[in-house]
This record gives sequence, C-alpha cells and structure tokens, in this order.
Amino acid sequence: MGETIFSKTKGLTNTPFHYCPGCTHGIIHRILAEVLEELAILQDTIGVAPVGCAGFIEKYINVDFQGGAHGRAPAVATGIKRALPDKVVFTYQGDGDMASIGTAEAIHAAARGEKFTTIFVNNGIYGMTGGQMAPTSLIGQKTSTSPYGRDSSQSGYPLDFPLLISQIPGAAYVASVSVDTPQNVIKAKKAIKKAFEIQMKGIGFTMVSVLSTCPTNWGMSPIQSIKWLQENMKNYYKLGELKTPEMLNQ
Ligand SMILES: Cc1ncc(C[n+]2csc(CCOP(=O)(O)OP(=O)(O)O)c2C)c(N)n1
Repeated sequence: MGETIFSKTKGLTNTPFHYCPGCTHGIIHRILAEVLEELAILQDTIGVAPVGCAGFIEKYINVDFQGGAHGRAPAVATGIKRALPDKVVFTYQGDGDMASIGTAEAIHAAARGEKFTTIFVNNGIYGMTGGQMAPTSLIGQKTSTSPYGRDSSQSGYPLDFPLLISQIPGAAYVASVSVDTPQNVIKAKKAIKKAFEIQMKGIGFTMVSVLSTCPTNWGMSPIQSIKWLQENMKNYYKLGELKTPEMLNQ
C-alpha cells in the first residue's frame, strides 16, 4: 500500500465540479470547504446559496444549504443566524447577485452588523446568463451588453464593493483577495478562515471578496483570463485587508 499524501477535504461532496475550464468557483469552493473542516464546523454551518453559477455551490460543499432569491442571500442569512445564533452562517454570492440586485440587502446586513460571513465572487460579469455587464465590469471591458467596451459616459464606473462595505461601522472584517496564483490561493484561504473566526467571536459582519475569472464569457482561454485578471482587475480592485476588528476601536 502506498502512503496517502493527499486526500480531498471532507468539506467537499463527491460530486465532480461542472464549472467551465478556468473558472475559479471550484478553487474558492475547495478552500472554503477546507476552512470549514479545519475549524471543525462542518456539522454546525449553514450556507446560503445565491442565483447564478455561484448558486451551484450547494451541490459541492458538505453543509446544509438554503437557497436565496437573486441578491437576497444576506436577508435569508440574517434570519437563519438570528434564529440559530450558535450556527455558523455564510452566503456565497456573485457580483451580479451581490453588487447589483442585492446591493441593499448586503449594505444593510453590514450596517446592522449581522454576524455571518459573505464570500463575494467578483468575476466582473454576469456569468450564468451570458456575460452581461455587471456593476464591477471594468472601463473598456467588452461584455455582451457592452460589445465596444464599458463606457463611463453611458454606464458609470465600476463599483468596488468590498471597499464600500469596509466603510460601514457594522463590518468587522473585509478582505480583498485573488486566486490567480498558488500564493494568492493560500492568502485567500487565510482570509476566509479569519472571517469565520471573527464571525464565531460574534464581532460583526465579515466579508471576503475574491477576484475571479469567467473565461467563457470573457471570450478568453483559461490562461489568458488569469493574465487579464492580473493586468486589469488587480489594478482597480486593490488586494489586502480593508477592515479588521482592531480598526473598529480607532
Ligand atoms: C430576480 C431575478 N432577476 C434576474 C435573474 C436572472 N439571473 C440568473 S443568474 C444571473 C446573473 C448572475 O451573475 P453573478 O451574480 O455575477 O453570478 P455568476 O453567474 O457570475 O457566478 C441573473 C441576472 C433571476 N434569476 N432572478
């Protein structure tokens, strides 16, 4: 018998990911599942799934899930966490879901200091519905509804949602991470773990924003899309911890 050098986290189900080649949802699912296993909270965690490709998460992570209507996951998570305060609760939402249709729910959940964690997956586009422009699409970015590139005179400017949330007093932890390199995957996992630990201390709203790719709707190969993220998204959406509990008392 050979020595086991790697085994899949118990936080993932045995269902193979169906995501497009180069899509980063699978990486984010894996590190999230590993964190839940490492914190030994798989039995105590309830996820709230959104609408969009991100919504498939409920098939892959080995915890109980509730579906939320488009953008409304923070309202659903609020109800679950208030009814079951001993549970660990998270939402997993795309940028179309959270930074567009669900802007109000997300901002007010942060303002109320709701004690759940949000994983915000920013791929700069509406993935599932065919690559329409999202509030997070960059200036000049070609999407199916901005075929000549996003034009600020028509469509305004990209919304840096984690930066916005970090300004809200009820937000205890906000980090902006990326999964474009192995080092950044490790950093992203650390941020997700920290967010859950802060939730478990009951300090306030916690959010980790993850820069992500959508090769299919960006019209690129997986490698081109990683380069595009590095050369474009990272310049606009700055990585790092935007809010920590220590800043709450300053
Ligand atoms: C109320 C409502 N409006 C619109 C839709 C259609 N819809 C389904 S998925 C989606 C886009 C999701 O994009 P995003 O949240 O960025 O997630 P991704 O697919 O990129 O993971 C939209 C608009 C819907 N299901 N419900």
